[in-house]
Amino acid sequence: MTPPRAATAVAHPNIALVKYWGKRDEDLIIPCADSLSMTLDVYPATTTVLLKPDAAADTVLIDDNPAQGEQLARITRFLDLVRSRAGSRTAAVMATKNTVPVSAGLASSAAGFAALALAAAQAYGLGLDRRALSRLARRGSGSAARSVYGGFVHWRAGDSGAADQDTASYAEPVPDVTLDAALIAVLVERGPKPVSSREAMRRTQRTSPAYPQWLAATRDDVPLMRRALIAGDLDTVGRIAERNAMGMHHTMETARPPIVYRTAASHHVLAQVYRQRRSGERVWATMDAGPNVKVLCPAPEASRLARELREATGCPTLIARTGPAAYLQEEGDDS
Ligand code: 2P0
Repeated sequence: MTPPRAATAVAHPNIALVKYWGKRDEDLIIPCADSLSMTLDVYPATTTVLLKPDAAADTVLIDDNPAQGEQLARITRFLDLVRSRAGSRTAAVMATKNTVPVSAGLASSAAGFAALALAAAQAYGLGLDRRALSRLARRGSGSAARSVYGGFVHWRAGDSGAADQDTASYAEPVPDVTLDAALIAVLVERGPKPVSSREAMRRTQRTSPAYPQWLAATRDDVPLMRRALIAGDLDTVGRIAERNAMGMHHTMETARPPIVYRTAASHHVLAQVYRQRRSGERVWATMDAGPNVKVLCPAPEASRLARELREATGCPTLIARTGPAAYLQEEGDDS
């Protein structure tokens, strides 16, 4: 009998500077356009996959609680994909710990599926290189493809005419980035998420008259953002990131029915960022599928700018810098 195989992996969340919003293929999770992101150094997800040859079904524990419903189904589907590639029918126990406070609004699905992809690929013996791992993580959640890598990352949509769509869409690091930026997350009060990002994306794509224009602008933004990252040109990075994110929110808010993640508190924080910029500060806002505002700024000035944002808005802040690639944790390593 082969001994049960186990692996534990750690991955960090990422924040897109050019956003992923809309799929060309819902099953394979192929985006309509490329996106570019920064992996963060805060709130890693740690995921263990342990093969259980005697078990009839998977067990999924999220922060020590058994997963149910759609959450369980989504992870089981992902493990089925790994098993089909490994030629295995062995069930697993999957346990994940998120360190993201629920209120932080830093997408946990990117870190979670990147860690799960790495741990499951290792436990089932798939032997994937990083590119293949990013493609596997993509199948769990699109943005997870980017959390496979540290630093700045480019997720390629792939050619829509490619014979093998799955192989064509992968993430890879942006080499030789000289940008020295930090990200200040301004945590506004948080109610329940009005719509999941998956559904919001679908509805926007189908019904927003603003979507085609945003998509075309995003395709133009990608090479401009890449060049600015490599050149360390924070002003251009900030300008593109802000217009791309605000444009994305415009597409959601013009969907039918509209999807509104920006609250009055978000607008209050945005107004403060614009005020700071008018007074000469190098700060630019970005937002994801939630009410929090993330502020890109020069790394050496992050503490002062975060304090000023806290004082002006009354909201807690969190400073993040570039984080590492997903990695396997050795047995007995509690770091
Ligand atoms: C991003 N977001 O680029 C964009 C910007 C949110 C706003 O990727 O359906 O959870 O699992 O592929 O990855 C959130 O979408 O969606 C996301 P699925 P995912 O970061």
